[in-house]
Amino acid sequence: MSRHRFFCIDAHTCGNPVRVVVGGAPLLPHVPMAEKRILFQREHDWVRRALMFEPRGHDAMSGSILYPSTRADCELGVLYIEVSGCLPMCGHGTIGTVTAAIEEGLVEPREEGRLGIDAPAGRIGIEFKRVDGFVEQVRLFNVPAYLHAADVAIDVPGLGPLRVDIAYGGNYYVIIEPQPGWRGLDGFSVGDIQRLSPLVRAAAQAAVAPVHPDDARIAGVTHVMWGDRAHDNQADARNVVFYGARGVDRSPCGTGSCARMAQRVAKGQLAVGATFRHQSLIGTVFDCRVEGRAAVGPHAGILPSVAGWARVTGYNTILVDSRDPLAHGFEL
Ligand code: PYC
Repeated sequence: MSRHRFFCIDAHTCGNPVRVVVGGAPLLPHVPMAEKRILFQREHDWVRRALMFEPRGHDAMSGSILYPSTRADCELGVLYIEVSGCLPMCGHGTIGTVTAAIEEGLVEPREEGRLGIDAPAGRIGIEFKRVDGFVEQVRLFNVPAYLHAADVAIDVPGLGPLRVDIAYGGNYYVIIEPQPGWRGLDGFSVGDIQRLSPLVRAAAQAAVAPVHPDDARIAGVTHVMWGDRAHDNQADARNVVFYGARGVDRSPCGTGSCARMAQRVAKGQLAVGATFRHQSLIGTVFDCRVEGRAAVGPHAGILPSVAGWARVTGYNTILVDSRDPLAHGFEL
């Protein structure tokens, strides 16, 4: 019999949860974060399931585990955990993790206002604003994003024929823009998102099956973005991202925003250097920017950045008791 204890800082980034595991996680060999991700998934995935799924988590739960960086140009290694698996990169997760780590003194930036994050997808540059000990904004400079496939024809029961784009922003997204088969977010319920997204994801994966040109361990359409126009002048566009079996992002989604910027630049709808304010289902906004151009294998891509805020909501000591028949969590 055993009782495993995890020390966590719970936070949210613009509404979406970030559970930062600061103690109790398995020790992993000092190998690059991309290898740690594979190792963790193979040998320790129960930790993710226990901390993300019910009864300790929920459908949209997301978080990170802190590790020492394996790169000289980074202060902190981050493994992203989520209901859908271990992500190569997570934008809202990075903003929440940086906020919690700085405010709680878990990382010492070499230079005030700047940090390097060693993520499975690559190095993420960070700029943060600290006021009276609290982090008011985090801007992350993401790995290159690109449009993998444009105007892909899929047929989805309940929606009919659709044209979708597949883009990478740290995860692979299928992006559905308003069109005759789908009119936009107004009148589209959370239940509709949860019912239709798995069908769209499966159809997009069957049509394209993307693999990252520089790292074959990053593959497959995992996230679904329902894109829409802005409601008002607070933002340039709105979106909702779906992940896992039933997860609906409450934030504007960091890696999704990068994927959508790459899609727009590739289609001539957004300029290099332009800002892009992306709004969530609950009205929160990420302040994004196309920082420059980049190549991803044979694809033209962009260097995107995303800025947002997070708040720490509590300290959480989580127990996983081996006598508990639901020790490793469950999903409805
Ligand atoms: O912010 O990158 C993100 C993200 C991925 C899944 C949910 N949020």
